[in-house]
Amino acid sequence: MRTNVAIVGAGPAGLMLGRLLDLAGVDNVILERKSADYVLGRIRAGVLEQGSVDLMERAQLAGRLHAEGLVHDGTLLSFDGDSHRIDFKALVGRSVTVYGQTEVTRDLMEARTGTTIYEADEVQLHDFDNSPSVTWRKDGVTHRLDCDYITGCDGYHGVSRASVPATALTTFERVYPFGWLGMLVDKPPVDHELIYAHHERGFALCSQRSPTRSRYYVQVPTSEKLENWSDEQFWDELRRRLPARTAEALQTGPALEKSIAPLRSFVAEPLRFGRLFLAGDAAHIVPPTGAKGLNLALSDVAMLADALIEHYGERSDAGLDAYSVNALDRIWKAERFSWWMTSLMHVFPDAGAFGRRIQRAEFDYLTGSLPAQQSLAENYTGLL
Ligand code: RFL
Ligand code: PHB
Repeated sequence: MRTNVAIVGAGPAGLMLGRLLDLAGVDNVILERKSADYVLGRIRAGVLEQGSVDLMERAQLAGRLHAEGLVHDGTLLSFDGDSHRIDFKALVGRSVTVYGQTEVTRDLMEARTGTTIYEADEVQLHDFDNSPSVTWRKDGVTHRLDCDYITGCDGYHGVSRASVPATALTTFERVYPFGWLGMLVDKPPVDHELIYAHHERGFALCSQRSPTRSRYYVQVPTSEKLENWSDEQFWDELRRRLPARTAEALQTGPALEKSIAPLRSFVAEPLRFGRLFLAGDAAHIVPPTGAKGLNLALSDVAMLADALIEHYGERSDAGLDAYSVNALDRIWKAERFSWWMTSLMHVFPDAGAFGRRIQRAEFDYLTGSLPAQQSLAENYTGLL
């Protein structure tokens, strides 16, 4: 088998790259370790920047997004019960759209015209310095795909980054001593916008997927076990951390899904190794506090798709040569914002009384300063 671009991973990054290449007539094959149902069953991100909405339009897949997505012009921040609304629209003239990663993935999967091989085991990358190929096993048979380029869109635990010699790669990492326990529930959201709450017991987030489906999170220690949290315990803890009026309005119910995600910041540099490119979570991780992970993955592959289309169309490698530097510039800015928002909103076990006062001062500065709010709004809705 032969193709132009082998794409490893059918998450939002791999599927969007495949879609953009299909629309431009660049042949590609996607290899995914899991089944399509498994990929669709993962509950993850919920907030799209305008740039991601624009990209769905470019992919000719924005119909359902515009019909079902919820446009949010602001968000509520609360600190020990004191609340302040950040008015994105008034501050920077932009909004975000609540539309689940599951829905983005479904739209991309349904539109896929190129080949996708699900349940591809033991994917291996070969000779990406010269004449790249990818092998995998399926139904007991080994298959091989020769290609011009390999794109590693296989997430943080994927094989692509792991295939790069350690000496060629520099990594930067911060592991936080906590994670998010998340719960999905078929109840209307507690508020029409998202609520990010700092409380002395830990961070909490009220998010949503639709007018009838909500997504809530509470900060838990990294060591926490899912089985220690009944639905009732989750609701009790969430209520404690929210402003009183919000806690009273909360509609609770049985969990449709419940999981714990560890929080980390991570960047690998560079993003190109000969004919291998990394994109999305394969290259970087942000803590979810700034809602940046999916958006970054989509902006990486938009850049990479443009570069590949330019290569096949105009026979210019300028975009491919610039990809790593240009994508990393954007990635580090999103890393900074996600780290900052995580630092402000969470309880750090070793921060001490001084650290807590600094967080409070940061919150008071933010709520009293239009430029500070403008900076938050500019970053949250997506740097242009
Ligand atoms: P994905 O989605 O992890 O997809 C990678 C795919 O590669 C496959 N794979 C392999 N395939 C073949 N061979 C192998 N050896 C393979 N190894 C792995 C995997 O099965 C998978 O299908 O990476 P991608 O495409 O880069 O997308 C990144 C996003 O999924 C991620 O950044 C976001 O979900 C992060 N995130 C959020 N991002 C936002 O922009 N806004 C949010 O509101 C937001 N909230 C979140 C989040 C992530 C969370 N968790 C669970 C970490 C909330 C949470 C709780
Ligand atoms: C979500 O809805 O899952 C979500 C929303 C905002 C975040 C993180 C996650 O910052």
